[in-house]
Amino acid sequence: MRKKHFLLMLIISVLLIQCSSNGRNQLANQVKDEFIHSWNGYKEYAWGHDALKPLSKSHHDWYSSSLLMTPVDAFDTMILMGLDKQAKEAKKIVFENLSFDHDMYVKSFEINIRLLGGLLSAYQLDGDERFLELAEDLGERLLPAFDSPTGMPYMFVNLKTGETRGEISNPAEIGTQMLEFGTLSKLTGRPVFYNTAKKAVKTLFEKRSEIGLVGTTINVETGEWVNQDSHLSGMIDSYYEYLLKSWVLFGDQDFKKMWDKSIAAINKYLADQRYEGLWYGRANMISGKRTATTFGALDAFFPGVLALSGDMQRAAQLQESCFKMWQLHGIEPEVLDYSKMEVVSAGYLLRPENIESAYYLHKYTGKQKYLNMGKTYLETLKKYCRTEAGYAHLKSVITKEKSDAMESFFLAETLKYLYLLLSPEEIVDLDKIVFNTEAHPLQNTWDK
Ligand code: DMJ
Repeated sequence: MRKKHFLLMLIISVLLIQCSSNGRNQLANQVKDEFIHSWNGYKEYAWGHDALKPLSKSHHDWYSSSLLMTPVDAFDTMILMGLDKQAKEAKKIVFENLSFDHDMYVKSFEINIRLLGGLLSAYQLDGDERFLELAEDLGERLLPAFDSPTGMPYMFVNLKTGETRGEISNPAEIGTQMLEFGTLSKLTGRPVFYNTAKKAVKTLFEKRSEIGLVGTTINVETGEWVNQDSHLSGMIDSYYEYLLKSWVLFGDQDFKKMWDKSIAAINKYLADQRYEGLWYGRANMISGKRTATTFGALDAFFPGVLALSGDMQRAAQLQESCFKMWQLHGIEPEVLDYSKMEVVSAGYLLRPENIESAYYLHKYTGKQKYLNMGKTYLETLKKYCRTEAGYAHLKSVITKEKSDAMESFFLAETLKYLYLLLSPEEIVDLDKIVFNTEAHPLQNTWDK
């Protein structure tokens, strides 16, 4: 009798696992279909340009010449999704048309995370040497950005002349080069990229206040802080992400030390548990005094980083808050005041961070609730942001009015993390790869 009962339970569990795996497969396939839909929109209305404008069915270029932002950013998602035809199309246009030899000022941070990161992961996943050649050429053109008296990069660099502009920068734009520059050094055997990016990070770290926090803006020529507001949001976010990830990818203990000191200050002064759940708000970097109780779509990267650092308790608590933020109006706003649960900035820019964090949490815990979150993300994205030609930002998550943009990170990050979260297969091994802040997977192939 006992044996029969055991067998019955076994059959039921196998069937349940099969059903859930089939269900996940269907959801992952839906994500893939949405990726193809958006790529087709780009092909039809924006081919050769940086990005699609999904409402006017036209295109947008960041600068005077296109840098093929969408094909480069989207390429590794195609590889991970097994979309061979689309990957061939992207590869063809990149090798036929991508050139960095343009007399124009570009934002070194954005070009680094989207293009240099995209080219490096493309090289590692596909093996075509031309990706690495393009990456090295781009890395050389970005290097002059670091020629400031402090070694921290200027915000803009001219890709042809190496001239620079923008001495007021911020921790995110200064400290988010290490994974890409470091990988470029390891793959080309040229230490200059690693050393230059590391010097900038160390200088910035040394500028932290006595209580261990950094501010929002800093002058890269004088090293003086311009805005002392400290938080995890845009302009600071990926500086912290890269301290941790640079240690994970390169095994360089200096980054671990900087991360350990930073996270202690973050948890002491920015974490806020006075309202329901755990949040991270804003504080003055010198006094540690609370300046605002705001948290937003960009801050939602932090549960993923906490999970990667091994702090599963805070990661899980904060992800609950992130999901609450997503559900408040059916889709998350850019900024929320968590003390009143009121929207401060109502747009939704197709951002990935909430989904990215659910992906990390699910990978490390295997809990069904993160898959349920994934299902909700997919349903609401389709419901509110899908258009005939692709996907569109929302002007307001309250009115759900759309706006005419589809950033390349929607294909590089948002749909990639959603696919990786929902797919029943282990497509990437988080113990072997590190995602840059634009979701380009980088792998340590150099330390054997
Ligand atoms: C992306 O370009 C990167 O994730 C960056 O670190 C923050 N902003 C966008 C996505 O929201």
